[in-house]
Amino acid sequence: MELTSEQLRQFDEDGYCFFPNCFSEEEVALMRVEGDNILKLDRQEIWREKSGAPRTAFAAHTFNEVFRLLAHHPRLVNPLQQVFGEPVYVHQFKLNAKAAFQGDVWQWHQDFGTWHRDDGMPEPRAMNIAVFLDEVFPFNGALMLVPKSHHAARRKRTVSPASSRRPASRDRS
Ligand SMILES: O=C(O)CCC(=O)C(=O)O
Repeated sequence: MELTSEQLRQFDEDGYCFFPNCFSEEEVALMRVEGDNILKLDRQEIWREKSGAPRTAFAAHTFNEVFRLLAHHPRLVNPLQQVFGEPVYVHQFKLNAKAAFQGDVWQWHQDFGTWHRDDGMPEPRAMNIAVFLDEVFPFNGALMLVPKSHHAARRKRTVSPASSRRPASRDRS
């Protein structure tokens, strides 16, 4: 897959692009089954809410074949390499569960701030890819983006006590 000049322009202007039907229903169904299985595992990569409900599974691309293939998929990697003009690597891979009724909030944040502070990422030269495994509605934990905020400066962490990454019970801020 290659981005058109219109998609590149829109990405530069707004900071994001949408690709409906990037994966088939069959592919998404497989990821959903594998994702549900991963969230039931008792592993250190699976972080839980205070209630015990899953919040995030980190690094599934390192221990699950379906998500390993997803992380390397040309439909995702090719447009990234087109934008950056060089080979790319995975900095973070996560499955955000957003458990119905038991899931805690995800506060507004800039991802680069966390990656810079916690992981030592030197510059905001990174891209997020979100693959939605469920239909997204305003009532089931939709991801909200701030158009054009990719041109804004890095903001101080102002939200407290929960960070974006951790459930409130594990927050370090
Ligand atoms: O899915 C969300 O609402 C936020 C995801 C996010 O920003 C993250 O995982 O860092």
